Amino acid sequence: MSDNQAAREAYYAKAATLNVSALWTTRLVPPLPKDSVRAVPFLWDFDNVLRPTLFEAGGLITAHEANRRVLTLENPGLDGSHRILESLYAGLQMLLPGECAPAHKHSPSALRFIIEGQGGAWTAVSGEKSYMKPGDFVITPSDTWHDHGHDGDGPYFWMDGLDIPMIAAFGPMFFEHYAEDRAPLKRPAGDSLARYGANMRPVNETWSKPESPIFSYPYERSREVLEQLRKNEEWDPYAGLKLAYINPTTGGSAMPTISAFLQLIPKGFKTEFYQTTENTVFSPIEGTGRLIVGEGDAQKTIAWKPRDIFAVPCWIPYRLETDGDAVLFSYSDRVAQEKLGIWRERRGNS
Ligand code: 1HN
Repeated sequence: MSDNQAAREAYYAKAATLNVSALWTTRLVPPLPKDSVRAVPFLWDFDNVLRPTLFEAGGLITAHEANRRVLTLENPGLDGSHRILESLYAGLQMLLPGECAPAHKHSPSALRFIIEGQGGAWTAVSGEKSYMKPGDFVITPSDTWHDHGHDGDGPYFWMDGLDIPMIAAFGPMFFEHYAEDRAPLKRPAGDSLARYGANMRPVNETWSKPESPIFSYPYERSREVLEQLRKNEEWDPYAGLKLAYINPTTGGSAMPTISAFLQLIPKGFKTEFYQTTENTVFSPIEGTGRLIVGEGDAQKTIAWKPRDIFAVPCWIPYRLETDGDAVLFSYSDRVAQEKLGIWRERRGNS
C-alpha cells in the first residue's frame, strides 16, 4: 500500500464529483475477451422449456395485445439486460391461427428463423408477404413496416434475432406503430425472391440499400444446396460445410449488422476446437449432437437437439460433434465486427 493511499482515495472521490475518473484505477481494456465478455455459453431447451412456457402465454395474452408475443432469451451472465450475447438479442415468438401482430417499424434490424409451424403464417415486410415454413430465414431490415398474420392451423414458433444491443451502444433507438393493424400490401407474395433470388436481377432496377433485396430464404432451397455440395466431401475441419446467407447484389451478408449461416455437419464428424471473436446463436434443425465449450475445469458439454437455441460467446474455444447428419442455422455479429475491423478467428494453435 502506498504511503499516500489516503490522499489518493480522497483524490479519486473528488474526481468522481467532477465527472472524471483515473484511468489507472480501471481495467478498461483487459488483455483477453475472457475478462470483458460476461455472457456464458447456454442452451434453451425448446421442447421442454421454451415451447410450453410460451404456449402458456397464449392463454394469458393475445399477440395483438402483446404487440409481439415474444419470450426474450436472457443470458444468465448478462443480468436480465435482454441480451442473449453481448451484442445480440434473441427471442422466441408464438403466433396462433387467426392472430394479428400489428404493423410497426424500428431502427434495429431483425431476422426470423422459423422453428415450428404447419403452413399459413406469414410476415409482411415493406408491403410484401412471405409465407413461412420451418427452416426459412426471413429478414426485416431497419426502419421497414412489418406485421405478422396466420391464416392456417396450429401454433407457429420462430426465433427473432435482432441487433438491439449494437444499436443501443450507439443510441439511435426509433420505434413507430403504424396507424392501422396492417400496413398496405404493394407487391405479390414471393416477389423479392423472384426478382433477385434466381441469379438474375431486373435489368433497369438499382439496389443500393445495405440489406438484401430478398426478404425470405426458403429452407427447401438452402437445404438442397447443402445436399449438392456434400458430394464434394470437402469438409472444413472447424465447421463441416457452412454457407452464409447473402445479399445477391453485393455478395456480402444479407443484413448489414448480422451474419446468418446454414451448416451441415455429416454423421460422425467432429469439428476441431475453434475460436472466433463473433458472438453466435445456433438453432439445430436436423440431427442431435453436443457443443463442447470452454477450457480446462470450465469446459462443458451441452447436448442439443432440433429446435433448441444455444449461444456461444466471443472467443470461447468450442467444437461441435454430431450423432447422425446434422443441419444447424446460426447467426452472429461477424459482419458488424468485420466492418469495425475487429473480427478474428483462431484455427488450431495458430
Ligand atoms: C419485434 O419487432 C419483433 O416484429 C420481434 O416480430 C421481436 C424484439 C424486440 C424488439 C422488437 C417482430 C422483437 C421486436
